[in-house]
Amino acid sequence: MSTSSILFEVKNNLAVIRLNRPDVLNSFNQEMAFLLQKTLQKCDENPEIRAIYITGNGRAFCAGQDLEEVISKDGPKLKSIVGEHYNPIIMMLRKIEKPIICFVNGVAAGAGANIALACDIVFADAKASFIQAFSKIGLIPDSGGTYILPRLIGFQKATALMMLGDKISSEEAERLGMIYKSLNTTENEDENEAFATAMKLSKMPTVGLGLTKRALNISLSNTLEEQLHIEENLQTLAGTTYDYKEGVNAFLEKRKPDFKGK
Ligand code: T3D
Repeated sequence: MSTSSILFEVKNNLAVIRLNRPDVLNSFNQEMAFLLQKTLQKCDENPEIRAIYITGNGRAFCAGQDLEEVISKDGPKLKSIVGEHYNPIIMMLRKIEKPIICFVNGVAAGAGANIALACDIVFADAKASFIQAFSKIGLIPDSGGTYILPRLIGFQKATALMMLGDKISSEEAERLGMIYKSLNTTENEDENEAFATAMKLSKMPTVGLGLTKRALNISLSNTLEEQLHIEENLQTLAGTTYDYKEGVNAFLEKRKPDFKGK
């Protein structure tokens, strides 16, 4: 019986995506890359889905490219692996205007590390680790790593991690500002702060959160003046939502808001 390389379920308004090739540490083959793209597309298009949680099944988050696949004679070529597998995934993670929470449950190497870092809020288990493994096999960091990592931790640290390919712990990743939080977790997902945070975000004013993501994305290449203009426009848009009215009314009526993501 074949099992899917991507497990997908929707819990209330939260999409839960699990990379599922545990025998090879959830490394990406072509099928898994295309299936993740399709799953993210589904999350984008379904208005009931208001936040996305991504993690790995088994002891790893993801060991990057499946290296068996690249050496096979009929396997995909480097250009298409980067251009058709990983680049669309990274663009979707950044462009979907819903919060995307990643829980790095174990090792995250190569493209696996950079896919995690492209998510909006990254938690990692205290036993997890991050490796910019590319240099060890003569490649350059891809999957947005050369764009995102220096912006998270600075040019010098990013260069060293990318050139040396050192494994760093999740505590160190948190200390560097590479991830939001390192966590001690139990087997029970419902007790996991990463999952609870994703669930909480899925009940928040998610149109506003999506616009926040848009503003942050654009800020990376804007001047202050351009960015102030963007804030003015996006705030005007956020002010037209049901959730803005609900938030203000709930505050004034001293009750809990019931946000709808509209
Ligand atoms: O052409 C291109 O490559 C373009 C693509 C670029 C994007 C990239 O992601 S490049 C980077 C590719 N990834 C790596 O170089 C990481 C390779 N893996 C490792 O270095 C280690 O596995 C880890 C440090 C991630 C974990 O080490 P450890 O000791 O915990 O586990 P292990 O024993 O090495 O691995 C367990 C099994 O998973 C093992 O199989 P086995 O012996 O039990 O049958 C191992 O071969 C398999 N595995 C791990 N990573 C990969 C993999 N199989 C295929 N591809 C992998 N990337």
